Amino acid sequence: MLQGKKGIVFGVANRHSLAWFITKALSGAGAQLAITYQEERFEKKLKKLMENELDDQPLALPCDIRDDAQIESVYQRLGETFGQLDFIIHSVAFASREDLEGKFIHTSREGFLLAMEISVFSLAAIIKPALPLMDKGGNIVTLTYLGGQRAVPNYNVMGVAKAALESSVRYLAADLGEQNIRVNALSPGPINTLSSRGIKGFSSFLDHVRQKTPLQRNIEGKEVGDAALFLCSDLSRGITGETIYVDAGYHIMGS
Ligand code: IMJ
Repeated sequence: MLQGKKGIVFGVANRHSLAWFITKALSGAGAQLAITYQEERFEKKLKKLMENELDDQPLALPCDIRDDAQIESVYQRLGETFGQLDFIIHSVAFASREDLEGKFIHTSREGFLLAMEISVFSLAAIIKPALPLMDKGGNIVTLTYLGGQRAVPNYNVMGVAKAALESSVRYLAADLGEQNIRVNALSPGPINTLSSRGIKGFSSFLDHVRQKTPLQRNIEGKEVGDAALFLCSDLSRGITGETIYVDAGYHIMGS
């Protein structure tokens, strides 16, 4: 479905990352990919993962999304090797561990700004320098969570960040529509990933969600990958500025 299309995925950390499930879905659909990872220490493991699980090897580049110079050099490389860009996947979030338990009211100024910079500002920061490569239109997909709409225990400052991220999606969609660039978010239900493991009470939260959910089950990474494929494909050509829930229906329930 994506033959001849070129894209980049920000935020692959390991084989549990949603970014990784999305990479597999897009690669399987024939897209030519680049992925970025945050730190050099991830490089070896990621290359092994890609060799084991992908037929076509993506270009793998380090990128700290807090550093504009690193973002610029990623697109410099992409310009040289791809020449154009059809989609960007943004699967990046971070807050201090201490801000993901207890009460939101205890969030420090520093913790708040860190979460907002990495989890929200990074979206616009990686889109803006990509625009010259997207002159034929394109698609941008980011990852959000229901905790941006509802007060979910412990999600705290990340919830505030996801609310701002979803709003960013609408403003960016309004800005970029005239260039035929669509901007959307996926909102998966809770999944076991590096980002969720080690979070207090997470496995009982998974059980709770399973019981309340119309489909009576949790979500798998592959389902998020497939939804991203839909958003990057022409099948979704009428959709922009939207948040699509991939949560087995959880968010529609009243109790
Ligand atoms: C994260 C924290 C608290 C409650 C949570 C989550 N629930 C879910 C998540 C209910 C589903 C996972 N999630 C949707 C996230 O966006 C996680 C983001 C995250 C996770 C960590 C853990 C390790 C760390 N910083 C983090 N920053 C962001 O040090």
